[in-house]
Amino acid sequence: MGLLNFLKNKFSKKDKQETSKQEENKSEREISNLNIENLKQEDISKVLEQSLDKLPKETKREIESEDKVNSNQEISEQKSSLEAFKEDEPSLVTQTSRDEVTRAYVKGLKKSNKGFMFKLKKLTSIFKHVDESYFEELEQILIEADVGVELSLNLVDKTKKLAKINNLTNPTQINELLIDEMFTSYQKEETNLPKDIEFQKDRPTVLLVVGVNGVGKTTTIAKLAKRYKDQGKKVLLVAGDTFRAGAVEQLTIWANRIGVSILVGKQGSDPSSLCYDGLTKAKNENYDLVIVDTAGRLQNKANLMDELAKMKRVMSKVIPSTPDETFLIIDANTGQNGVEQARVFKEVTPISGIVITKMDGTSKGGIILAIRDKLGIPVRFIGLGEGLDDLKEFDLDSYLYGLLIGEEL
Ligand SMILES: Nc1nc2c(ncn2[C@@H]2O[C@H](COP(=O)(O)OP(=O)(O)OP(=O)(O)O)[C@@H](O)[C@H]2O)c(=O)[nH]1
Ligand SMILES: [Mg+2]
Repeated sequence: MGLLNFLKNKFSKKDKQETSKQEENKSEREISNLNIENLKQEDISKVLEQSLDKLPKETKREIESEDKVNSNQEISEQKSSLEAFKEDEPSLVTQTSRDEVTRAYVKGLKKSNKGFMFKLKKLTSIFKHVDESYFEELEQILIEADVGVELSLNLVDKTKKLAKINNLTNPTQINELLIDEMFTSYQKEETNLPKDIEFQKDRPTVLLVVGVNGVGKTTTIAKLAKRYKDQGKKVLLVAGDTFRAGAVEQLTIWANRIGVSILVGKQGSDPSSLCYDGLTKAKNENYDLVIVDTAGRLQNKANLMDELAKMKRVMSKVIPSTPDETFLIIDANTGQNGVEQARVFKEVTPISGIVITKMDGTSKGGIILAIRDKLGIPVRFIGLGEGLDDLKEFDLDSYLYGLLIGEEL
């Protein structure tokens, strides 16, 4: 089974499970267990009414306007309606529910899905059989989706070889081969990539957030703070961007809105001494999580890197082996430049995870594959919108579903 079928299967099955969990009401089970032949008139009317309540509004209105319930001679008609409802049930269930996370991915990756899949489909309508120029077009589509030149060439090369071995010349089948290769290229040998933060049991866990200016560091910190506060964690924010005017106020507004503590210093003060105070406070007051914001822009790269190195030294003095996690934030719109940014940061500090932001605003969703290929650092979270709940744990299947299938189901 190809990846596309696997994803369709997986998510539609999940939808059905979700729905049956949510709608554990008796009437639904009653409907599917009914012995229709033995039903009385009032039973049929009751069950049909319950069934109508589950239908989409439009359909319900149409059926109600026909007003067929309540006449003896129509019992047989109603019995067949009920049979039809029983047969239709699975599709109704699929239609009415969609797992919240998958929906967020589908929404956030809408532009990428439209761009990428539209181009692939268009290609299949132009070419009846694949030839060399078909593969060139495939390369171009991948590069435009920001998968990166090298990886794009690689993927198409492998697809070409597989097509030859399996004697495939049909464009749709070739596209499916390519998609399977995209999946394999992300998975590589590791299967259990970390996603969520692992909390320390006997001391605060410390997360340092870095990235160039404007990529979404502060907003991501707010989203993470909300996520862990909702999980019952005691969260402290440290407003370590003392460089940019307004940065402290921005984080303070978020902290107040979410209802978590924040430690701030004066603009221009030393962020390392703020880190010292922050981690000391967290240790003394039993915080679960400290998230440290940093400046994205300093006078020059050397300054920025020196400052980060100093912050890290100070942190480990207060709580040994911290920071536990260093997340690099990358704006999906920056494309291959984001990969370059990661290289620069990696020189100064080990990066334990990448957060891709603003995925909703770009059609270049392929960046995630490029990052994986070039950097080998796992993408831990993905920003799929501006709302506080729009940051999701990165999930490869949901990502590929959003990118490759989208709203098709
Ligand atoms: N649409 C969308 N917008 C986002 C997302 N994440 C962040 N933003 C927006 O990006 C803009 C910049 O975000 P900030 O969090 O201020 O970025 P920063 O990295 O802290 O910026 P500096 O402090 O200047 O270095 C804001 O307008 C955010 O609302 C996302 O996932 N989707
Ligand atoms: Mg900021």
